[in-house]
Amino acid sequence: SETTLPVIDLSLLHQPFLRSLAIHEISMACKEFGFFQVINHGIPSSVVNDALDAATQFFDLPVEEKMLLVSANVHEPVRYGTSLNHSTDRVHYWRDFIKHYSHPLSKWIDMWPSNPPCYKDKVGKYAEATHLLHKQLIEAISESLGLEKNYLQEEIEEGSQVMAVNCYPACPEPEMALGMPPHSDFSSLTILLQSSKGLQIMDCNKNWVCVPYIEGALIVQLGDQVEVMSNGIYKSVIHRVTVNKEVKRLSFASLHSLPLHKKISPAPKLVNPNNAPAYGEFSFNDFLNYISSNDFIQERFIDTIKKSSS
Ligand code: AKG
Repeated sequence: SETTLPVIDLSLLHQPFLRSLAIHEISMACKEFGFFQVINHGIPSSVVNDALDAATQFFDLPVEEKMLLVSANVHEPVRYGTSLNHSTDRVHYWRDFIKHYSHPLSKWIDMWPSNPPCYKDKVGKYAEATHLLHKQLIEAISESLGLEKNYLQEEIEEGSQVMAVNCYPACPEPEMALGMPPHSDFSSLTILLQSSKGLQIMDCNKNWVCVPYIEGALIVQLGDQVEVMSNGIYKSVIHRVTVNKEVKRLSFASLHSLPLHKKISPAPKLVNPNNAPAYGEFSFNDFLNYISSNDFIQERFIDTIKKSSS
């Protein structure tokens, strides 16, 4: 499809006379797509490339070694797997992944893969950099909604960060497979790094739009926590992953959210007699409980907490 997707120069946020322009662009992108790419985001390319290098080495390890980290328990802070949940998925997706809690880093890093030996250092640096970037982005998004810049600051400082490192091997019959099925993320925001194209997002007319690969850019996706916080002014983006015959694709999806048990609800400032709260409250833990006992591909979690408009 020909739709042009938004690309925002984040260096504008640090320029007093241009910050409001960037905030305006962010607000337009969030309203139209729940999605944008960012350039000049401040994470050095060496940090990004080191993370991709560590991930490449990890997925190249012998399968027996990776299997030591396998778990089907979605509450496990570090787990390796294929598809979404290899043991329960009726349809398998063309994806291997390692997921690990990443903030606060010192609490979790000892549990991360110790092979390749560079993994903890390289991926740890990237995780810390994305944590800081998320803080700037959530401030800008709060501002774009007319909320205080630091509306969620404390929650975000102590918040959780799950890094999903994905590997989609080249696929002999790409039209028969998907890397990931359509879903939205539970997060406030997901910061996504991709090594090549493959991601598609659903636009407001329910058409799939391919996300171009832009060298040096990072992708920002709104998650369900921001949809709830904004009382539906912004929507989390539904996305899926296609695969291809030619190249193995890697991605790092850094899912930032409030602390595990902290409930998010519509911001009081965005609720008034004409705009009743459109969602019930939820925590990251509520989401985990939902996906461990439901087929979240059939019904999105966020749809289960929407209030009927009657
Ligand atoms: C996820 O890990 O939740 C994703 O949606 C990954 C997206 C991608 O690989 O582009």
